[in-house]
Amino acid sequence: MLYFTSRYRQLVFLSLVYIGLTAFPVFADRNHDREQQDHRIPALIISTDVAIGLNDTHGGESLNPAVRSETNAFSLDRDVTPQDLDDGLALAMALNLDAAGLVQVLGVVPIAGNASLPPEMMVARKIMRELKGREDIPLAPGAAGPASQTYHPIPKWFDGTDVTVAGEMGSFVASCRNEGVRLMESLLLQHRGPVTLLALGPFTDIACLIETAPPYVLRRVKEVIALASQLEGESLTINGLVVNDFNVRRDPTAVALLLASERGRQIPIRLMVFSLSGQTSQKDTLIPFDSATFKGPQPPTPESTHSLQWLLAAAEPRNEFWRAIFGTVEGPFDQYALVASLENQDNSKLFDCRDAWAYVQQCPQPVWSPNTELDANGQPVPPAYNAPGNSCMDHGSVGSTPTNGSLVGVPAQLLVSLDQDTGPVVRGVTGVDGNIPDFDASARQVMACIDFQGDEARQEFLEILQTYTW
Ligand SMILES: [Ca+2]
Repeated sequence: MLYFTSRYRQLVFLSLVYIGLTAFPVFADRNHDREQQDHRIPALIISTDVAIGLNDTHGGESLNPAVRSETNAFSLDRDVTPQDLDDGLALAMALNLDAAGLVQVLGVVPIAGNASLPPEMMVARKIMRELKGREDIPLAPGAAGPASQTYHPIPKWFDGTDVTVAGEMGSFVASCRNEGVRLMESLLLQHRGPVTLLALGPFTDIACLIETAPPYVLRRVKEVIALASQLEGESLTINGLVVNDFNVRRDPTAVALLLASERGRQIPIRLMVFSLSGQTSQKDTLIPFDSATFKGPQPPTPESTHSLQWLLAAAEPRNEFWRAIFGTVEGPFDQYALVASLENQDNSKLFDCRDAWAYVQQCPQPVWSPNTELDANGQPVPPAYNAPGNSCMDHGSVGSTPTNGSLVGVPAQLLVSLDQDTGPVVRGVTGVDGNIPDFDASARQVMACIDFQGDEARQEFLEILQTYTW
């Protein structure tokens, strides 16, 4: 046993007092600095169906029994194709912006969408951990499938009543919390400033966060910025060929849940509309991801060269796939949402963003719906999704406008009205296939970015992409 002399105890005591007095202001300063930084630099949590370099089915597609062609022929879920590159480019760009001190990437949550979730996790790991060496940024898997099945009859109890999807007692809140959603919640709690949620894939995890996190956590959310939506009456075409709004198509129920959420009413939503984001995929205004357009930082480093070369090689099969359908390679999409989150850019000079009202328009039910009228031979009358005069833009246009057939996979659309719209948040026949619940809510007020502010702004957007995409 040791006994300290009283003199020694006095010295220790005085030293501790001295250390305490000097250290405390240091800690206080550090806390203050961190708090300042947390407020100064935009902080992002990225929800992404990152799939660059993958050959896979669309994530969750196997939850559908089959996809119907325009002639109602079955197409089974066995089409393995090169999946989208744009999330991969957005993720690499976000990490480069983080390294440059222009954003803070707090965490990344992959979600089934372009591809299935397990391989998407591998892509995120490849980009974050290997290409960018960011072991420090948390990564966790989000939703493996949509909020509810689409193109299925609604699940029912034995007594014939519906299994409710929405609300505190509904099946979504009961089932949606996963490791990714819990990560988002803890990051919001830890961070000392406002946080932007980037929705680069289906809305499932963000809708779950908003429906389940405590209100004091949700107050940290500055904004949701999503790559989705089309203007009312706007046809989605790329080089004259009709396409679909993929993030909405993958989980229309989650879109409706987010727009209708009472808990999320105070959270601003900014939509990057196809009238803007589709521009740089059209042949005359294309921004192709190729080595002639994207050269990486100058002078290059071994790391930047490795990263850019990998992204270019991984994008190649997808670009060829796209070219075979649309005649050109695909332009950027998800990067619009990322650029919109930058505060060193004056977004009002870059994008034309306006007050708008968003709602979900359900499309005609699929041919196997019990509500679909059949003729004496059991054939649907009329063909369901492409019935003439139906409520979904581009559906029903087969024969006059070429499509790539993907509209058969579209149960609903996310529409944006630039005029005040007090109609319901979900329109069309609710409660049948697609399982989109009916809500006692009207169209959600949002900010809709619908165009560039001009040619100079378009050029500036290109330069931002060229500087940070590698
Ligand atoms: Ca995406």
